[in-house]
Amino acid sequence: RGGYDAAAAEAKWQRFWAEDRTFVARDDDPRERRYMLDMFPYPSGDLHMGHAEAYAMGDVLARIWRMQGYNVMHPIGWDAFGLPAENAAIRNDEHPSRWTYENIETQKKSFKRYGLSLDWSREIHTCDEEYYRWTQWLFLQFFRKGLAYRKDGYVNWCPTDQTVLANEQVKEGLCERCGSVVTKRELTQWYFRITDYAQELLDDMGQLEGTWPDRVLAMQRNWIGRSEGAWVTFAVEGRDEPITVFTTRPDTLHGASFMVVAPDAPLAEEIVSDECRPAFEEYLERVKRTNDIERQSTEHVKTGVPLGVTAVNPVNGESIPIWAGDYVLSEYGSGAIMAVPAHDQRDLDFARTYGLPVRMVIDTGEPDPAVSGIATTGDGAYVNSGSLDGLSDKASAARRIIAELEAAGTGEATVTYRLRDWLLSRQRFWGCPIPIIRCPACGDVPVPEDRLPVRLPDLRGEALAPRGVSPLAAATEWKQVACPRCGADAERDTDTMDTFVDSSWYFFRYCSPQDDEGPFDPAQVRLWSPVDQYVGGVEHATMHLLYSRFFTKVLRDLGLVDFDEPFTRLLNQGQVINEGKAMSKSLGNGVDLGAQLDAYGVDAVRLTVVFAGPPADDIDWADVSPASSLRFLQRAHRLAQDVRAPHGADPAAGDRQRRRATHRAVAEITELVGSGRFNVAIARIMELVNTTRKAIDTGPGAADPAVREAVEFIAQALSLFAPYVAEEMWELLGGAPSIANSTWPTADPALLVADEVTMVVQVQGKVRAKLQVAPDIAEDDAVALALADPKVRRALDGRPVAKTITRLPRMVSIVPGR
Ligand code: ANZ
Ligand code: ZN
Repeated sequence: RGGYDAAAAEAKWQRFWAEDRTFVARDDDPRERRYMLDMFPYPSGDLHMGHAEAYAMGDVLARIWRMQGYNVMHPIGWDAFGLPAENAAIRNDEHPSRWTYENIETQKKSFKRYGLSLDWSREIHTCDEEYYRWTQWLFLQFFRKGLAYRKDGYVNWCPTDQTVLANEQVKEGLCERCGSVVTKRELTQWYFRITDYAQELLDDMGQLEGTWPDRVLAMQRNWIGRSEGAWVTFAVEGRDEPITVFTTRPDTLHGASFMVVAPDAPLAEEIVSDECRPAFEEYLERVKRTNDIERQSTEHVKTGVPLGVTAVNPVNGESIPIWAGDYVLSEYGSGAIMAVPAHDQRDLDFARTYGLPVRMVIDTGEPDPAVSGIATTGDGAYVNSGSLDGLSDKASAARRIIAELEAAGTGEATVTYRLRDWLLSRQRFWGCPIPIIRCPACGDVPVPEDRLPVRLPDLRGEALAPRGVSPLAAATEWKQVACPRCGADAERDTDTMDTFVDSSWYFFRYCSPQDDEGPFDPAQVRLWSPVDQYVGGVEHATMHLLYSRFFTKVLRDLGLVDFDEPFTRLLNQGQVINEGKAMSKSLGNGVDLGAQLDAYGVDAVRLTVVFAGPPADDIDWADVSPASSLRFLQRAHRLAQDVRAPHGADPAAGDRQRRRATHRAVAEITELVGSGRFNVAIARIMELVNTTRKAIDTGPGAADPAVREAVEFIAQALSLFAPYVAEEMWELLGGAPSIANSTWPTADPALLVADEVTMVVQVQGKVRAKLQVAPDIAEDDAVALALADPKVRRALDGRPVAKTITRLPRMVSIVPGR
């Protein structure tokens, strides 16, 4: 008799699942619902190792939930607009849709081969008219609420992609997509008013605490950047309009010895004196060539020029000079600051470069900053500070000065946020057209809803080449339309939307993917949402995940959904690396998923990625062995071939020790999977496979009903990670296909009472973990369990294992290599 034939099993069960519609979620299924969501893929060509890991993780939960009796929705679709398709279209002189749909076909085949429990009946493509029609409709709802608006200003510009970028798409000064240095351009662009939701986006993170990774919450908090402080207004000599600054340290106001305005803020140009103007303009040109990140870095030498005007400090009437300086950003606060060099290092560096006065107003006992060059930021006694003199802590000093400013009408307490509005216009073709018509008489007029979608014109090849304006601008016939309001000659907006708009609502579309009356059916969304578990990469922390949260809140305020947060739980899978480094073409350390699947089969690869470590950890492909995963699966498969006990035999009549082992495994694996410790769950399955083999060979034998019970559970547990071999085993055992429809067992409490011993795990002679194990645990299992323990992993800290010494079942001792 043959062993497990992976290729044959893959073909057989793919066909079965498709015909049986095993994973199609039904809206009329009355059981409790669960929504498992994977971040939908970009159709870049084919499935790669990164996908292999993320999707394997999500599938574990979708599959156990299904066996636990939930009505599970696990949908999939394609984030199908975007630049790579457009660039390919230019190269190949064709339409971007060709490349897009062809890649989708290829990738879809790989997804199906990968054996994921996906509901293909809900598949969506964001580039389909039926989808982008509703992206446009949503844009118009935002527009009507004043949440989409146009403004001009300096925007991030990628010189390579020839399009603007949102702040979120600029990573350390570089284009998130192509790595070019981002420059600035003055353009009129569409924005979403995400800043209206800044506080709520912060507050509602309370609902996500504990169920989202701390790291993502911290990144969002930091990105939103709430600062408490005050507005303070300074009169400008010879000008009616005062300058308002934002400060987090109003308590240091008496120490403000000059002001600095962002050179690229309109204010600088307005106030600069005639005498200083030529030098200022030359300086401004220079600043425009650097980016915000360089400007803010502490290493960057701060530069500036005097503007030849003075301001009046509202608390002491002192006249102080106003400078333009590149360390002040035009987009934050008011684009102008009061400089307190004694207590702010940036201001001190600037003061020392240009010989500006430094006055200490808090005596912390440290050396005078004017002399030491080190600004002091701690608490101390207030000096030279009028009514604050004698106070000794920031909070009371701030309170007092804010009260004074408020009484005098020269300032007030306030909160600012670092978050900027979301710039959504893009000067590229392959995206969702902005459904606005610009009329000389009526201004920006929405395309009437019954005329949506505004379809993309048929442009291809050279017509899509980047020119700094949208290719749509050259589609004259498409662009010229009658104003929907007054009938006059008008023009369409020729920009397309950031593709992050498409992905901010796709998870609602899955709930009623064919809906043609709205973006989604609110009744279905109410039944399926919010998403119970979302799985995807941490690279989306401040983009997609923030945008989707914002969209959800707006949709709630539009009355379309009735919850605040779209994703109840979030899992960020780690990355697959090789030889300790990210895989890359230049390093030549890439691992081709297709080749791995051909060599070892889907099940072995899936089992390998999940077994490699906790889901959030990186996987180093140099450290794993799909070959040994395959051998393990063969061993498991042989158990099913060996079972002789008849189908339906009463396990209670079987060997009690075997039953205890099985039921203990049921209890533990259920718990481990539920709490996301998938790798440990696999170690437990391995243990059960080995003890069951022993029971067949040297124990109660293959005809014992307790052995059948064990093997049935092994098949079910394996189906979470290795679905094909599990289906084969289930069939051998005489179960009704598919195993996905079988019922996950519950452990019998009577069989759980202690039949365990404590096994101590040492690393380098130090006890790192104590585990409960079966008294007859095998050596391999004991070592695998020990190595899967998080505390042991931490103690090993990535070092390889040089040697293991076991005294079973009491002790495993690990000696790490260098
Ligand atoms: C005076 C002062 C004294 C400040 C002091 C700090 C320390 P966060 O915490 O990030 O909100 N600031 C305000 N607007 C700015 C801009 N557009 N570009 C660069 N810097 C700006 O920082 C707020 C502080 O950053 C503000 O408080 C202001 O300097 C500066 F001992 O005002 B502070
Ligand atoms: Zn008009």
